[in-house]
Amino acid sequence: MARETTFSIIKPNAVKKNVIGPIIQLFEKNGLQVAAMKLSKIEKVQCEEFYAEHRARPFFGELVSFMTSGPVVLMALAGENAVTRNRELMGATDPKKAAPGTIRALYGDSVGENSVHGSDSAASAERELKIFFTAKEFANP
Ligand code: 3AN
Repeated sequence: MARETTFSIIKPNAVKKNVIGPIIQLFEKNGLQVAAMKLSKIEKVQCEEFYAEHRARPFFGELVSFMTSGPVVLMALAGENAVTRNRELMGATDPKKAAPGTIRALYGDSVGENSVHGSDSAASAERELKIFFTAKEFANP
């Protein structure tokens, strides 16, 4: 197994529900360490760049509007197999289909408002982290 860094967002619906703590605790209990973190509202142009691969999808406008509707927590998570481990902890995109105990099953409201984002590959993580973080914002333990 390789040590990796992945990118995670706690989405506006989860921040509103006041469950930042329990979500981060799930990461920490399962071998992921916060390596960079900020609470911030995403700019529309930054959000459109982040979700560029979904630009042609019918839900793109709704997705960008939701993701810029309130503060989010932006995080780099480091650990063994961090990309896959994070995806397992998140559960399926649709909270109704997410396995019990996963973050989306616990805190997701709908396919769009599904409480967390997690990179789907190491390459995606690298691209996404660069949109939201500079090198000096990373902890260097
Ligand atoms: P995942 O985040 O599980 O990798 P993707 O890449 O299929 O899922 O979708 C990216 C984001 O777009 C999802 N996190 C979800 O919030 C949103 N999304 C996907 N499908 C829909 C949909 N049918 N309606 C609204 N939002 C959607």
